[in-house]
Amino acid sequence: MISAVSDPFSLVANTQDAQLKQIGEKILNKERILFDEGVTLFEKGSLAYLGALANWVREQKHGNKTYFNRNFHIEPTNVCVFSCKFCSYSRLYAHREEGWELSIQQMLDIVKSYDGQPVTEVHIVGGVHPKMDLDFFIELLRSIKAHRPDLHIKAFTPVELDYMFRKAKVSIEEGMRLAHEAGLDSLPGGGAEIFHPEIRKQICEDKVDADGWLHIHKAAHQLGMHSNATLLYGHIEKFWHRIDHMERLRSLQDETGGFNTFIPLKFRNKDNDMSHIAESSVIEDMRMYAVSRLYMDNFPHIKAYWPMLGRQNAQLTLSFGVNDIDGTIDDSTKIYAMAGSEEQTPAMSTADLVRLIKQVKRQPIERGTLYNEIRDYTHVNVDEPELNATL
Ligand code: V47
Ligand code: SF4
Repeated sequence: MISAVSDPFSLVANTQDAQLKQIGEKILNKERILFDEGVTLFEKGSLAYLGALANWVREQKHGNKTYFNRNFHIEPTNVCVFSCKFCSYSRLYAHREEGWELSIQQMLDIVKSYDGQPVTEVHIVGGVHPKMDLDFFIELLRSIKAHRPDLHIKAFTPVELDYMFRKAKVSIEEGMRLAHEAGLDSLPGGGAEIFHPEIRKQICEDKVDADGWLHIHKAAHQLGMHSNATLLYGHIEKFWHRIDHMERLRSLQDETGGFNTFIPLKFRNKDNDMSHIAESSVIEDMRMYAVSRLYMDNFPHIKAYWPMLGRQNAQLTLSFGVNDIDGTIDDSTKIYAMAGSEEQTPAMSTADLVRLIKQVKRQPIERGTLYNEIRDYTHVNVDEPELNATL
């Protein structure tokens, strides 16, 4: 096995801190760590200690396999009735002349522009526009499926869904059933931010709360759909708020088993109402990924979203518990560019992603949204000119 960090067994055996030693022993015995132990890892665990443990767990579960997919995003609108303080992307409904609003035909044209290309997933997420209601999105889902039935539609956060269902006066269960029947295949992880009301009321007071978010994902899981979950870190939250967030997700996962992937999202501070808050350091980012791997023991996958972290830091996460780096994206999302990411035009070819993963001695595997393995690139030379042109 490849490891950029130290042997966890000797690190744990030699650690002087009794609490950290006990937690380390539990992890190496494959026992679940508890709330306070999660907080202790954040408070006292060095980068080396957390990294060695998280890398060990990652390699136990996935070896060197590192997943990516071929996807593109559609952002129907950046007009939004909500006013999350960290958001650099939305234009308030009152200032909608500064925003964009795509028609169903325009979104279908985006899908059609990928005809003949081997993309497997479209990720649809945007602001909450009062005129884009449940009927509008059901028609969108049906039109995409009618055009390209095999394209996996991963779409809408509970923020968007909650608003649509309320306006349509349907229950969450009924709304999810209608969306699923129209072609919605799975839910992305957005809108979760930090669940605890102490923080939520300061950064995104007016949108769906923790219980509403979890209820919608549970309803999706009960219909047999899978979903992801995010956590927005590195702003005003304390370590225990992060663990509280992870605990709520871990409990729902115990109940339904419907989550695929946990995605920590680093707060970026450009052009938003929280711009005065400094961004977290790379060391804090890696510690966050490592604790996520250690705490979220029932989530199979931990993802680093490269358009937000940048390519080199995404590479580094592969030694800190991460086994997925999302997809090709094709410069089709604006959320992170507008929030200050160094990735201003996020697009990577399959060859770029494969090279990035191989550079750090991991095994690149193209996956579908539900982690079905499409192609193992371990022995594929993506620099071979004829092949490279097709990737
Ligand atoms: O919920 C908004 C975040 C999320 C900022 O499921 C910000 O595969 C940092 O959830 N700094 C939406 N983050 C994106 C999302 C996502 C992305 C990639 C893959 C998947 C998946 C899901 O973006 C929002 C919010 O937490 N966000 N503004 C900001 N300034
Ligand atoms: Fe609207 Fe989403 Fe931005 Fe919040 S994060 S203001 S819900 S677009």
